[in-house]
Amino acid sequence: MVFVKGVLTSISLAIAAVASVAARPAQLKFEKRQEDQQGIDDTSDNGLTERVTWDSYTLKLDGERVFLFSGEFHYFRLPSPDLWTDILQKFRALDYNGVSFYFNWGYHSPKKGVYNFDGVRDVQKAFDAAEEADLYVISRAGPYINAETDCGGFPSWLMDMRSPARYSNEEYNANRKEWLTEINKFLVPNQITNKKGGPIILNQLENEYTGHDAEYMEAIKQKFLADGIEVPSIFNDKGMNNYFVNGTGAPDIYGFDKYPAGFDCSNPKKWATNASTEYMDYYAITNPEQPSALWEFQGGAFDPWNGPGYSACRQMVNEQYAKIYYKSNYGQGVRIQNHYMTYGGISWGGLATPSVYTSYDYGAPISEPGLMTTKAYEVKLQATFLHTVKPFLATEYFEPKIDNSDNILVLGRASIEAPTKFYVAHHLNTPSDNLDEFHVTVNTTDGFFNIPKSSKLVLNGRDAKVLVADYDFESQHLVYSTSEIFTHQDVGSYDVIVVYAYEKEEGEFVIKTGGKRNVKVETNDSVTSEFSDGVLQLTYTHPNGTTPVYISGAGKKNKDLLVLISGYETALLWWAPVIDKKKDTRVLINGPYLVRSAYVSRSSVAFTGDIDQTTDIQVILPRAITSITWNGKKVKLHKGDHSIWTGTLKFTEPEVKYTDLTKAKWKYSPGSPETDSDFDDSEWTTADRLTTNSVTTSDTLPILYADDYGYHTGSIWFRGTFNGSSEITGFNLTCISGAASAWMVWLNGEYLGGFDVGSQEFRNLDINIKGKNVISALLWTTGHEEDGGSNDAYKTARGFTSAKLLGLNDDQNQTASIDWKIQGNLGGEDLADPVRGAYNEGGLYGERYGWHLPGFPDSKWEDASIPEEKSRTGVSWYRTTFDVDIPEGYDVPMSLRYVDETKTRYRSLLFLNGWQLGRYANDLGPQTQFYLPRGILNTSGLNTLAVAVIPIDEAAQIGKLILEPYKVLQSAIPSVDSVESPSYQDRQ
Ligand code: IPT
Repeated sequence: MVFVKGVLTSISLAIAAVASVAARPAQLKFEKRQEDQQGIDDTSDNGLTERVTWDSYTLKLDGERVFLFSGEFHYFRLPSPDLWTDILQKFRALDYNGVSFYFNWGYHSPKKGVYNFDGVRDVQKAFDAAEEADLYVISRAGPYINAETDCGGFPSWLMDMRSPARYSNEEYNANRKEWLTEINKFLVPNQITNKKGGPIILNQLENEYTGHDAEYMEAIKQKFLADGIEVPSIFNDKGMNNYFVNGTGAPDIYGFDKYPAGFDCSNPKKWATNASTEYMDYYAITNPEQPSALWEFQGGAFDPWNGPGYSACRQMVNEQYAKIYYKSNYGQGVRIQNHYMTYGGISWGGLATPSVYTSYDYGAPISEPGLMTTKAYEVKLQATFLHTVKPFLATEYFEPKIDNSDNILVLGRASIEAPTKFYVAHHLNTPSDNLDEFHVTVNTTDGFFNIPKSSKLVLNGRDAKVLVADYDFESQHLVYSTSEIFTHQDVGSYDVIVVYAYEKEEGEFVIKTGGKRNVKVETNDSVTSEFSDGVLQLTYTHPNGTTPVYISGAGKKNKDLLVLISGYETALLWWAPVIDKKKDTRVLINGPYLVRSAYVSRSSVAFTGDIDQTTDIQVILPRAITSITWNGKKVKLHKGDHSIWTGTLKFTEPEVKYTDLTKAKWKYSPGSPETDSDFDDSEWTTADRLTTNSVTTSDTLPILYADDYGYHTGSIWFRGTFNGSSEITGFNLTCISGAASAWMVWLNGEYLGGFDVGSQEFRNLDINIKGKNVISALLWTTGHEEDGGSNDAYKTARGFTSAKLLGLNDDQNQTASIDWKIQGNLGGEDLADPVRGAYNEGGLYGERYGWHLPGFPDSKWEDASIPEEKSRTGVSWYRTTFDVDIPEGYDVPMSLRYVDETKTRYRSLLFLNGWQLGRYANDLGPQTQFYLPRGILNTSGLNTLAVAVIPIDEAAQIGKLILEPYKVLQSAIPSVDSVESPSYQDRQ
């Protein structure tokens, strides 16, 4: 880095004059506010704990104000507990200080009275991971959660309730109490209020409840209290509806959920809303005594079957979205913000509701395989700012004076605890791509200034900025900055501040110095400085990279200040991990893909993190620190000017090995003997129910709804037997199931067709008029509906609402009816595989007989290859084993990709070591690539892959399957233990 001595010119007299004249009113106003505050402590608590309190501005933890910057994470969407630690370390690295957990009742309870919290369901491990990562937890145990999950998180057995769910009635009360009793055993000991501490600071009641049954909400609240929940309760209103703000069932802290970009990712550039102050206006009326909370604020979007895919969602809810919508929240006074999702994960097995497919990537900041995105880095820029610049915590709104108000909206926030002012600027027309220049009049104790004074301040398209004025930081006094602040630190002999804006944008950074007549500015010639009357103005263009400006004698007691001016791309890769939580100190490092943590021991900082290439780093080290290590290895550092240390983290390409599946030996077996008319179904469940508690009306008896017979997930077989006669001309069937479901029908072994849900008539059939005829129907389900509207929609049936022989009159149809047998997963609610749980396997023959499990003896199966050489009718199963070898010290998240040209429609299930990690629909998509999480995937040895191919058309021919890494990282990923994966032999 080349430094030249800065040119000190005199600041314009006119501006200096304005400054001194105007100084007084602002100061007076601030003092007045201070007086108003005096003696009034309007902190509230819930009467149970003083560890978590609040006032109208923020939450307070042990009396300390915090911005709760939280992200949503679903442990049930990542079936590998050690990866929870990995992901939550990444939350911490992005400077989230909170994580919100939904707890999924159905995930833990396959049957009334049966609960499982072991293995991948061990929620204690999720709390431990959060605590280790120093994250506060918002617990959200429902009982209803929505979350694009099967039944919205209700267990499927609840579908057989007579009474409505989510209202107070004896039957539902008893059931939800059963769940809350079980989950509270984990929530209660993990609260911050415990002697030994714990991560939970807030506990949610229900979820977006719109059912208006206040007694029900109150009963949930009372149940949590009775079981020992002491932390404040919260409620997430589905919008600005005023539900449960006060009165019966109201929580301690009310807030609402908002998804301003919506969920249609097919038009990613389209953003609907206009910038406004609606949240602020609403909260000012609704609950002014509480901090403004967005318990779910859009962090991405889900994508439906046949949708445009998550890359489109990632584009729609991108880093520009994060800049504009999140900063607008801060400008409106929001000081609790939970991103839904921060990490989405996998809706593995039958976990999803029909509206979504296997991947729940969500276009979230951290992608499904755990990778960083630009939005993740943007979120970090914001989070670190929010945690660093304390006067931004408690602020009041004011309307600043700006020019260009036709195009730009600036929300002013004045700190109530310091004279500091904040100006949150964004386009009035939120999606505007225009380049607009503007000025703001800032009102400071140093005077009024119309800023910028001598450069340009712009919003170039989809951007938003939080500008800070009149801010005492470390030993310095900032008059204002038109660059945004990332963070600042006292590093001993000098202070450092990192500021940024898009490359090529101009910036102004003005400080009032410690009163000394002269300051010395060392920088390069892209920066000009003017100094007069103790005010130093830097004017510059944001570089590609970072421009350091070293100001000797800048602060109180003449403390030096290093200003690091970064262009946006470089700013994204600044990290400021906390090294001392009590003293609130951080260490600054630029360059790495991911910095997980930093610890100081003696004269060295130990960093852990991940890199994806050889990476040049810049480090600002506290005084007395002279060396660093990266993942335990010493890094050679070069000390440049002003203690900016530089070094290089060397990336060594690992030897990653994995089998080429296109050359692997596969075994094949046909897998739908149920279509044969002489298949023995005597052990199957007889359809004999004459009533149902479903919300779906049945036109036929017996009831043909799978759930009424205890079969709740995946594929369901129906076999109907009838005696032929010359009058019978055919039959009809009406199928009910979720979006993207499919059903196929055979008569006496002959394929009749494959369909979407709805009615079909079958005529011109080869009916045996003298004897027995067998209809076989296979229903491939995609989960149950949710219950977001509290109308029992989750009880919508999966099966057939009508099944009639044609050619008979009504009377004849009564007697000559069809005898039905039903078969779903082996054991129904008495799971054959409690380890993998209720959603892992359905009722395909191969699933019932353990063909998907490791160790299944497939040696007698036919040899085959994938891509398949033949088009095959009926269900086909393929098995192979493969090796993966990922060396220690690397994270190489792997996937399985279907590369397919097949034109006939088919569905496929993919089982890795017995775990159902993918549902593929070649006719719908969009998902072709399926994440194979480490822990399920053995990354140092053998794996078993089983793939079922379920043609919807008569026959299908599966294309290629390939193993593919998402990325190769030299990584400090924590060690990942293998998840218990029972084998075929274990099941016997
Ligand atoms: C909100 C739900 O609370 C949450 O569970 C999830 O389903 C989310 O939507 C969408 O991913 S409801 C919101 C759309 C008003």
